[in-house]
Amino acid sequence: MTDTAVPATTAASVAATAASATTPSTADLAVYRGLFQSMTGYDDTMADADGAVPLQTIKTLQKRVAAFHLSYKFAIDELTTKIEILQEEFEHTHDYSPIEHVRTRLKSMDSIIEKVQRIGCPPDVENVRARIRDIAGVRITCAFVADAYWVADMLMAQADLEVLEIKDYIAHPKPNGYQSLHLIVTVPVFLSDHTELVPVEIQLRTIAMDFWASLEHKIYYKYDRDVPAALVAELTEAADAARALDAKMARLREQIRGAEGAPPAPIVHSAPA
Ligand code: 0O2
Repeated sequence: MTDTAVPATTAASVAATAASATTPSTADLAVYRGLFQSMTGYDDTMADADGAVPLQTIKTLQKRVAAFHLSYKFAIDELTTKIEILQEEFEHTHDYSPIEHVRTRLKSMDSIIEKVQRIGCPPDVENVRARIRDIAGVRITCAFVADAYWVADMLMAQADLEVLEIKDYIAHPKPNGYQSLHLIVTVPVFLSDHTELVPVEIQLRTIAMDFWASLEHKIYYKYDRDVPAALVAELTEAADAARALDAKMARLREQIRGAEGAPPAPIVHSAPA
């Protein structure tokens, strides 16, 4: 073995090293292997006679893995710009923006693998791209429920975004109390020689819903998804309290608006009914 080669007898070990720092189970490894091979075009002939993969090959493979995430990152960048424009437009025109915070996330390879297994998706790039549509995620937090719908309407009205799916967990909360408005949209990403339509999941929620969801998420993972019944009941109660707070804030806003006169009208789009 030369100093430009790294020991690796199979694609699986290269895949596992590239995809995760932890030791994967056999099932995880099979998924890692499938996805890694599909992403990079790796096969065992790329290893030399000693079973070592040359450093240059590893660098190329790493680049191909990174390339998989790149179009999702670009889609997040495009969408973030759209949201910033709305935010600035509102702040400039009304000294008020319906958007409080924006957070973005790219699903890690470990989370993709977990979802591939959970939904029974074949571990190849084509199926992962088609079936896992929340690899790119954008979360928009608003002060009021009406604002969350309003921002969703403004985004859905943009001609270059195609809405693939709407899940309204605000109108129809999950049994555990989770509330949020989820949109899956495709965002056109203009690359040097082609345009990709990249799916992005947009989650819109109020500050109260976000507070609840982030706590529930932490508890869910702390208990490894097996949350004690008493805690589940308390979380459901807390979700009711968050809903009541949102309703109260909406009433207060209406009172303030009534006292101030007409609400600021959006420049281009219409406010929710
Ligand atoms: P993360 O870490 O936020 O990315 P699935 O992804 O299979 O669970 P589906 O049908 O693809 O579900 O999408 P769905 O129901 O729209 O929910 C996807 C995302 O919404 C989750 O992503 C969470 O971010 C959020 N979410 C959904 N349900 C809950 C819930 O009960 N509690 C909290 N806190 N968040 C929820 P990820 O990938 O699970 O997590």
